[in-house]
Amino acid sequence: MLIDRRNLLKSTALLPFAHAPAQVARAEESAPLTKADYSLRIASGLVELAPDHIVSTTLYNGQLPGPLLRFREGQRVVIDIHNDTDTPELVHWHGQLIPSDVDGAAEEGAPYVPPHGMSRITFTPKPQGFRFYHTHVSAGGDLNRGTYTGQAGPVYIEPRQNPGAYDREIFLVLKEFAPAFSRGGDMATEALAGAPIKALEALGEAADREASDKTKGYEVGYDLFAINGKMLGQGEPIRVKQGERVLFHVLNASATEIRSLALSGHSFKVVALDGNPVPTEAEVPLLWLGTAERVSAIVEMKHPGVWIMGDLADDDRNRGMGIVVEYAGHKGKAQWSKPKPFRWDYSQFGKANASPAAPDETIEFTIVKRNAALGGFNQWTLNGEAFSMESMKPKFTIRQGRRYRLKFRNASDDIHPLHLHRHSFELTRVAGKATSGVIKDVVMLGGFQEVEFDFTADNPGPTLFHCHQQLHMDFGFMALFDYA
Ligand SMILES: [Cu+2]
Repeated sequence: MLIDRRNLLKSTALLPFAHAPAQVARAEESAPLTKADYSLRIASGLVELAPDHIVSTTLYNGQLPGPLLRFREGQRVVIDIHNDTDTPELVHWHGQLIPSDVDGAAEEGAPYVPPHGMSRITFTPKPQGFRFYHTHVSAGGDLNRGTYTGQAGPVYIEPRQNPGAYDREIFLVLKEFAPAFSRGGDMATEALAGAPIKALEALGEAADREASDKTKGYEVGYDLFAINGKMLGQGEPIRVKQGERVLFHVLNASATEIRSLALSGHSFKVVALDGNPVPTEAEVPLLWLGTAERVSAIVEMKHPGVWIMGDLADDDRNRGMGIVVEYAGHKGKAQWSKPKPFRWDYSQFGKANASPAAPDETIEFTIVKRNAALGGFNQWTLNGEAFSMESMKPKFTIRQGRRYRLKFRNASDDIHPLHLHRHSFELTRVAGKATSGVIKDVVMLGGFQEVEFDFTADNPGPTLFHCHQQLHMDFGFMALFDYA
């Protein structure tokens, strides 16, 4: 349900008279006078990543990450969103199964929060687990817009029953700062399991040959990195005791990057992906997270010392992407030891014998990069077509109750974090292998690889699919589904 700004102003205008009985009666005839459960204020502010690295960016409630919002599954919430900036904004409730008009994507018909205005939204949070909220505006070539800013915050939706069944939990929001354009970039090619497919490489090479511009298109790089708004070594360490089991909820809030995370001498037991419990709680030496992915993992503290939990890339870690873990009774300089290479394979968290339900229909997508085709920016096409932000035309019509299989073929060397709005999906094929039982809302698709996932059309309304890499979604990599 959406309460528009005009109605809201009407209802709050009645507030000063609320004491008088006649006025109360009149107020009841119009919009109900309720106080919002939560209030988010979008405004520019400063983040002290370190005493000598203070950045100015757009924030929620003046902080980074934005406040942790704890919802109860199935319990309606009312949220006021104030926009103190000069440009329209959108807050997207990532990973939730809610109506299109409050989901926060303009492509689905959600209204913008006007500059220096506000919107009141209300929805019933679901499903339980680790979600998040972030801006959904297009940034294009403006690195002060969209997810390049500090507009990201964690959401935890408590289950209806047995909330908080853990000893201790820590939320970690991974984020980069001081973005700048470069020609070409360094993709983490060692991240994912699976091998490149020859036919897709050939398709990619053909697209490169056709490109009129032979120089590489723009990519975005960053100068500064932080976990929970602090560069490695700044702020308080995570203080632990030997034998403690700590549940980490890790969010990659990057606009464009794939991240890794390791804790020297420790391993992660993955219990949930994108907030959804996994069938197999596999133990892994390190985590890989695509843009907008979440991993919930338990670390057993059994290797006393002072350690760095950080990114495998020395450059990124040395410029802030890490946090110190300090055992009780231990002091001194935090140590880093690089774990052995490990390729991320979603299927290890799936059901032991993979037997996904058969889909009613399969839709295939071939993803091609048109090198530097848009004024130096790469353009992305799905089945030969780039999404038009002007017409925002739905490309696929789906029918309620049907199970759809989406099959993606990546004819580029980039890793794409594919995201479907308002629906969860089940991975059915990754890195050339069948799988089942892993429920997600973002999945990384490796360079020149394929991935398949199924979703059930059970939440009517316009539904956006896109790559979560801001530079990809802004330059064509989107598709809109509509219900029949
Ligand atoms: Cu992408």
